[in-house]
Amino acid sequence: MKLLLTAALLLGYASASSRPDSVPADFDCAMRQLALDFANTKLSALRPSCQHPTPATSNAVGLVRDALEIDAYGCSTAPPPNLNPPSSSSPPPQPPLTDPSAIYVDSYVGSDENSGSSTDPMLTLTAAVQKSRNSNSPKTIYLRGTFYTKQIQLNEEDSGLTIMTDPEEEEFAVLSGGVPLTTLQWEKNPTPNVFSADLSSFSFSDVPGLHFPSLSQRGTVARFPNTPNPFQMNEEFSGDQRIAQGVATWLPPKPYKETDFSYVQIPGVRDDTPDGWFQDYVHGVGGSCEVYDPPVSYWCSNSTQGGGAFQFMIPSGIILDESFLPNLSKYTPTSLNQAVVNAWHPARWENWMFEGDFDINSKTFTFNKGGFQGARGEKQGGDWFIENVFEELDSENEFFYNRSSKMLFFYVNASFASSPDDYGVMVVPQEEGVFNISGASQSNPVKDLSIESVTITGTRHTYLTAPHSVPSGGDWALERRGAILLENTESTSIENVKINMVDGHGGHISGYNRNATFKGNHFSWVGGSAIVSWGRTDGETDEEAFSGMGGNWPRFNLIENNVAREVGHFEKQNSFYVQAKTAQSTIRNNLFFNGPRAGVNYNDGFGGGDVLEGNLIFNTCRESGDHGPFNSWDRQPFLTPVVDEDGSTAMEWRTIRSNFMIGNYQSQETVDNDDGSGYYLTEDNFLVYSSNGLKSDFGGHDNHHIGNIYAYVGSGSWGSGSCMSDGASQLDGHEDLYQNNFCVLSEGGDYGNFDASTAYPKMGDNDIYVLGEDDVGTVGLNGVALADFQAANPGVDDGSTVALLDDWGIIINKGRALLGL
Ligand SMILES: *[C@@H]1O[C@H](CO)[C@@H](O)[C@H](O)[C@H]1NC(C)=O
Ligand SMILES: *[C@@H]1O[C@H](CO)[C@@H](O)[C@H](O)[C@H]1NC(C)=O
Ligand SMILES: *[C@@H]1O[C@H](CO)[C@@H](O)[C@H](O)[C@H]1NC(C)=O
Ligand SMILES: *[C@@H]1O[C@H](CO)[C@@H](O)[C@H](O)[C@H]1NC(C)=O
Ligand SMILES: *[C@@H]1O[C@H](CO)[C@@H](O)[C@H](O)[C@H]1NC(C)=O
Ligand SMILES: CC(=O)N[C@H]1CO[C@H](CO)[C@@H](O)[C@@H]1O
Repeated sequence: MKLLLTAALLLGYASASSRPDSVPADFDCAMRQLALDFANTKLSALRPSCQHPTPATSNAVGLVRDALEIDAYGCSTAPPPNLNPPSSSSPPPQPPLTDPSAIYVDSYVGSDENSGSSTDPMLTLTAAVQKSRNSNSPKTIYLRGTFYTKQIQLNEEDSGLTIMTDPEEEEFAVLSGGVPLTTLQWEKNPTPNVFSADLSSFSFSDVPGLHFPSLSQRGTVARFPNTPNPFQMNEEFSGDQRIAQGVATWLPPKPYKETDFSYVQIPGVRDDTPDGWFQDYVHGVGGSCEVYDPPVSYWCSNSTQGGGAFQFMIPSGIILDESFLPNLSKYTPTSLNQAVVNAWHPARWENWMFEGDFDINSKTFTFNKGGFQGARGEKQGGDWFIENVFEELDSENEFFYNRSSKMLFFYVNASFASSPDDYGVMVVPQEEGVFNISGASQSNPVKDLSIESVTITGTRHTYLTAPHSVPSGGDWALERRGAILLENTESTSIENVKINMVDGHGGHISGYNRNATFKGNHFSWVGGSAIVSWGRTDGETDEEAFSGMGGNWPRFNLIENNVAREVGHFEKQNSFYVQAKTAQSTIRNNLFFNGPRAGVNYNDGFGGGDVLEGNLIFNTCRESGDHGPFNSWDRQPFLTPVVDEDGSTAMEWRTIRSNFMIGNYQSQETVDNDDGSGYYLTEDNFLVYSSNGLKSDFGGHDNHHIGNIYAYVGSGSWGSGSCMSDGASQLDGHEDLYQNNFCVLSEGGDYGNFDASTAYPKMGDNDIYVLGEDDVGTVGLNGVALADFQAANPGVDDGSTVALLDDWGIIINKGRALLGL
């Protein structure tokens, strides 16, 4: 297994694209059409139950078609359909007449002195919320217009409240956490295309981003190398400009002594992983983990295990040189006062942002903050760029804000703008969130609150400013922030909301939550993840960190019918949905596409009982690899009441069912069950491309794949793989299972690999198809042709067959039937 991974690391990333070279173009086209049909069935079911007539996802069919590249690949002779078709055969719900009990808020004509009736609306949502708290009538607030607002705090007093756009309005009301730069006086600078403006009349102290809402674009912080992509987001692995990993000298990690760390180890609480993998609860406190708040992580313990495991460390600085930083001679001693070095982890497992101190004589930039945006460490950075440097302001749409002089500099795109005014009103994202919905406590939560049919935008990035910590034993580090933050809530729902151009996370379900619902929302251009769900255990740095018995975590999340796309713009270790210390969630019928890393991530095995079903997930791992549309880890056991209300470290089985996943770009697997993952039932999915089918490694177990279709396994950028890639040794009673699957192998070789040193994984009745006539007689298990293997090992893989695929149409037909299309 290790050999396989090392080889893949060297080979990986080379030829990745949205369509593997080796697959028949006609199959690829038919598969994309099928994905579009699948998306259509999900969208037509997507009738928001709320009262507003406009679905947040109304243009999604065209977006899915575009992301599937049906026209770009010439897959359709039919002209692209109307991109805004009526979204459903059922008539849209009728807006109600004016609601006399509602409080109306209007950003254009309102006043907080007004009564709040439809004809006498209030001006601010904050004042309307206050008014609704003091009234006994049913609580509804109707919004009209565009609101630039401070974060809106809602609490248990707002239980039962609904906030939504006035149903009589066509357009959603906009709630922005940004500050519009109205009445700016731009001056032309001597440098061509550069303009500057004095922002000292604004109360903010930084310009962490710059949005151009009328162009639906973001500006780029002045950087080197420049990015050709105004969104600073890659569609291809190498599409962004970066300085190669090897050319700079990275300063080594700070030395730590063992006494700088303390460890918590609760031994032997789990007995289901073979070879002693992940049996103990462990974490370390202090030392290199001081970058986190709280300073604790599995990766700071003295006994980390799994792929590439060692104690967390990060480089402490970088020595700059003109050979790779051509403008360095223009830098002054203060040039890098606001600079950020943005570096990938060398294996692209996360990206780090660092601030630092610059010594111009030694050209050394010593990091003093950052490196906490992921949980995995290294001695040096990977490929990187430097940003927020005035001397690098030399490219279209770049900006630089000097915090001490309060001057904003902007480089216009002269092909369409003669001055920055041509960009429309620019907005500076300022607030970390638009809604903070937080009850007083677990026993005094917010209940039945609902946000519907609004647009949320303009929140700032929090990748350097907010404390990060490591949520559990996966590879992630996160900040408890989001455009919509929920904590201590019950039955709170976010429905039919557009979450667009938010620079941090979209939704964040943090700590105690029951039955939080995100339904029919449309997330796009998100700096972090679309939705994060992250619970709390009963302690943080002590032994109580092992226990979830206090119930302070999300349970019964319902994430349904959402569209999430273009996520992880800034922090790359981000997904459409990630959960840690969360159990029994349902992620159903969503359309997820265009992301830098895994599509959906389960960071641990806390409690379990989650269902991932009916989703379309594709174009993931566009900027990274070693994952795919789905990824999981389970390196830390936790005590929870899910399986046994008196407490158990066992986990309820998780189900991954009836999904359509395309493992294109750098996907290693479509369903990547990584280190220690167990109790996964993956059934009846249509899984296309990538290098392997089932994956189980580093203590993986109880991983069951049944009734799936895998199309062209081994076609991925990680090289030829197998239908069942099982590097984990098997423990009696906890074997992996591969049964009744239909798998098309791109290349000959093994259809299954496994470690048979202790026990065999369970197998049988698999229909394996190969592309070469010669492969029929040779493809098998662990290097032995299937017929020979079956003869020598009766009962191990009975009923499985290898045959020649003479028509790829059978894959499409089977897929159509499996997905009920
Ligand atoms: C880690 O440290 C703890 C506490 O000092 C100790 O009990 C444990 O044996 C150590 N584990 C390893 C694997 O060294
Ligand atoms: C900000 O402007 C001042 C005055 O022009 C200059 O001395 C300083 O170097 C600038 N800071 C940065 C970080 O560029
Ligand atoms: C500059 O404007 C032109 C014309 O609108 C456009 O084609 C180009 O992509 C823009 N460049 C950037 C970096 O946005
Ligand atoms: C959200 O609100 C709660 C309750 O007022 C507060 O404790 C918490 O710090 C807030 N979180 C953020 C990120 O603003
Ligand atoms: C929360 O969800 C669970 C599981 O679906 C369900 O049994 C329970 O009734 C729900 N509770 C509420 C208050 O909706
Ligand atoms: C602002 C500035 O001088 N930028 C220069 C940085 O280096 C590149 C590569 O030599 C030049 O093209 C830029 O003009």
